[in-house]
Amino acid sequence: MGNLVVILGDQLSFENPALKKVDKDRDTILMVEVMEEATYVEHHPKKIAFIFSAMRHFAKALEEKGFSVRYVELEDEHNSGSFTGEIKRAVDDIGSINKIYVTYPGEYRVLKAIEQWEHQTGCTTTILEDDRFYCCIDEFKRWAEDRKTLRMEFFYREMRKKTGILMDADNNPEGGQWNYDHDNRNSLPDNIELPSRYQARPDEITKDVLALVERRFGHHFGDLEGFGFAVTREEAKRALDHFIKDCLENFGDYQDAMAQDEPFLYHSLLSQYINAGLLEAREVVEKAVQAYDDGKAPLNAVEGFVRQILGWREFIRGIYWYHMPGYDRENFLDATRGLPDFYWSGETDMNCMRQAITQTKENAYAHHIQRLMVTGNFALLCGIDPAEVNEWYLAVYADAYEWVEMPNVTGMALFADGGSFATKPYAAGGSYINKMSNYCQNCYYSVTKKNGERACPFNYLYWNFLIENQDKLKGNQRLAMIYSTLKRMSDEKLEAIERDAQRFLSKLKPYKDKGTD
Ligand code: FAD
Ligand code: DLZ
Ligand code: SF4
Repeated sequence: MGNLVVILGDQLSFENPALKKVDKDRDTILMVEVMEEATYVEHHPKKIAFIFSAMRHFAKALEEKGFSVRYVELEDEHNSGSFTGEIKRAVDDIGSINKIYVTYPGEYRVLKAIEQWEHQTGCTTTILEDDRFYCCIDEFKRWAEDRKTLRMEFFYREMRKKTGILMDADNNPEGGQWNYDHDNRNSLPDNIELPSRYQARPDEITKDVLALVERRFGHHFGDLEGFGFAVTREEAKRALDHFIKDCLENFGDYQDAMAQDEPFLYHSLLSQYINAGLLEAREVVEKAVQAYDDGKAPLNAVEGFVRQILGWREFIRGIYWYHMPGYDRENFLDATRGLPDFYWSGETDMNCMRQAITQTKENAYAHHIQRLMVTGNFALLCGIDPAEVNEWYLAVYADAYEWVEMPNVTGMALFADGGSFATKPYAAGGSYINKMSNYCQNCYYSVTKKNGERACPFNYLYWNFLIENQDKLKGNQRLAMIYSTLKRMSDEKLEAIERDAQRFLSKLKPYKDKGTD
């Protein structure tokens, strides 16, 4: 009797703990392309193509190493369409399965399904810890349980101390400071030459997948043309080397910048590879630290980058599992408005929103500040239902899995958890976007106008948000100054804000017929 070792589409690593359980002579590895995963939200076609192609390449690499792989393609005749259906079918077909092994999934929904496998198949099912992370779920829980407030900065310091990363010989932070965030807020100078970005060339496997995705998911939001994602570990390592060599040096300075028609700037574009298992978070961090040790990148860049992975990424995952189940129903601000239709088309006069959404449509990517301070900020200011916002973010980004998407949306962008880790809502008017980008120069609206037809909507929506949510927010110490400014506003000014906001909000068309055109 052999075992069945299941590898999910975001666990494509040779370090996957489930793989270490495999006896090559007896056991079968199962990988499945299933409709349920491809459609539980309408994923961007590039995201589906990335996952299917990376899965097919990984299965091939496993076979080349002598593993026995049962790979079920989406259009295989007997494909039942779900993880559980395919586990049952594999157990029945193979006929002599003893145990099932799988590594901890990235979504609560999938965990609940896996917990049924034993009952459904009669095979003992073991869920193994996902050791791709620096901090395991229980360790985070222990850290969180002792605290009234959960702050990424304190967690990050613990992780630095625990790992010794960017720590000097006396166990002090390298350079004397924990955090160089204040050096990472420059806007992009005019005429700066940005590096061209690594693009992989689709091989025959990827071309087959692209044709499949076009046929079956071509109606989902997002472009398939220009697919150039890495789909193997070798290609992902090339993307990492390219980032370290050509981008890391400037990563820190322009981390928060945005620029017209420039979707990538100096960002790493590595999240989808780390999340899917093609790269290990540890190797990415080690390469960045090595560049600092070799004098090839400054401390503000390397610390800023390490903080994103060793700090934010680990913290966000801890938050997800700490708060699940139930985190998906959080709606502290009682936001109920439907997601506006232009989130699914990019057709809006607001240039910043148009840029972020059309780039998302083209690339299944937008960088952090676009996600947080443009599309996220707009959804926050307009009071969009968190469930609809979460669905959008989960669908449109190639790096999106619920463990990482949901805390970023619910907790960071929307303050829908009432501030379980954000000290205040990331709400901002147009002047923030204008400071960090050149978007406003190309906009129908005027960022300097506060009220009226052509005034930047972010300006009056910002104040309207503070007015509408004052019962819930005015006690927040970090908003005390802004609420005292609001208190001093004339009735005339307040009326103009509310009038403009109501006019603007009443024209928003919620998206109702998603995917049916
Ligand atoms: P870089 O800017 O180069 O950053 C380096 C790495 O740090 C990333 O590759 C990523 O692994 C990590 N990182 C940075 N910030 C975060 C963060 N807040 N949470 C977790 N990891 C982080 N990231 C996802 O991986 N999947 C998501 O679904 C996702 N949804 C988001 C939704 C919103 C509303 C916001 C505000 C952020 C979201 N992020 C998400 C975090 C972040 O925006 C992306 O990780 C980043 O933009 C990916 O691009 P990059 O690889 O070029 O990142
Ligand atoms: C996102 C995704 C998609 C689109 N398709 C598949 C698939 O067909 N097979 C698979 O194993 N995984 C897929 N995934 C990733 C899963 O949704 C992911 O493993 C879960 O979200 C759990 O983290
Ligand atoms: Fe965005 Fe307002 Fe600037 Fe237009 S003016 S780009 S809507 S911030």
